[in-house]
Amino acid sequence: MRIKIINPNTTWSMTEKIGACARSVARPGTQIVAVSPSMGPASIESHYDEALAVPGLLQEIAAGEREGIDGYVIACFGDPGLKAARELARGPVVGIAEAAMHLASMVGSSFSVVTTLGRTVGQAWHLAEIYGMKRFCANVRACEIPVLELEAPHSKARERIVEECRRALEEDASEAIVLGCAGMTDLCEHIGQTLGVPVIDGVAAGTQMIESLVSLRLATSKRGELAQPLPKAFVGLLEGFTLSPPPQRSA
Ligand code: 5HY
Repeated sequence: MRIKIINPNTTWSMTEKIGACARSVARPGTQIVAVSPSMGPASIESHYDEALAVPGLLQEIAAGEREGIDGYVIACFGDPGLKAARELARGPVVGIAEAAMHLASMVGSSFSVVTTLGRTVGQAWHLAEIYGMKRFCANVRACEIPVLELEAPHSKARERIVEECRRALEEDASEAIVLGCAGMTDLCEHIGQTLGVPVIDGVAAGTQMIESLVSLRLATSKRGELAQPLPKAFVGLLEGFTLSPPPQRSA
């Protein structure tokens, strides 16, 4: 099977790291295609960034549909454009926040999310609410680390994230940690070994969740809300997103 992992920001070093982590957990027969869109923000740290990341993300989904991709992972903790992506895709699509929170709820009675900037904490709480995970989510914490600092060589980001995770276990009485940024994917094993609790990385969780869904032949339902978008003209910068009517079946 072929899974497309989309890092919706345009920082390719993070995309390569995400792809490497996805490949490290994927089954032997799974091909991982890791991409960033050709347009969009270098990192996603606000609603503005997130909104402007979605067009490029959807371009990658549309390309995947032409390429015969079996399933998709949206590798950004805000799960941007998730439902729009599900409308476009035939196969399953998961966001790393949704995947990570669900797996965390299966290995502990509570988890804390440890993410980057404080201004994104509200979005993580919002996702926990809409995913029905609020009862498991003890807290959402920010390390006040800009996303791209995770890519900076010699940064102290790893130490600061470990310390915030340690505080989460002590102060939130959490039993597991959810890493609140795709850029933390390479820290998961180290943090788990250091703290001795389950640490869930959404990139790994999403990759194996898509493998399971595809193996079970569970594609996105096209009955109702997630059916293909309606044919429509788009103008200006978005002209390329125009959707033509499906080919008429010959009588
Ligand atoms: C992410 N931003 O996973 C989110 C993390 C965040 O560029 N990739 C980003 O802080 O929401």
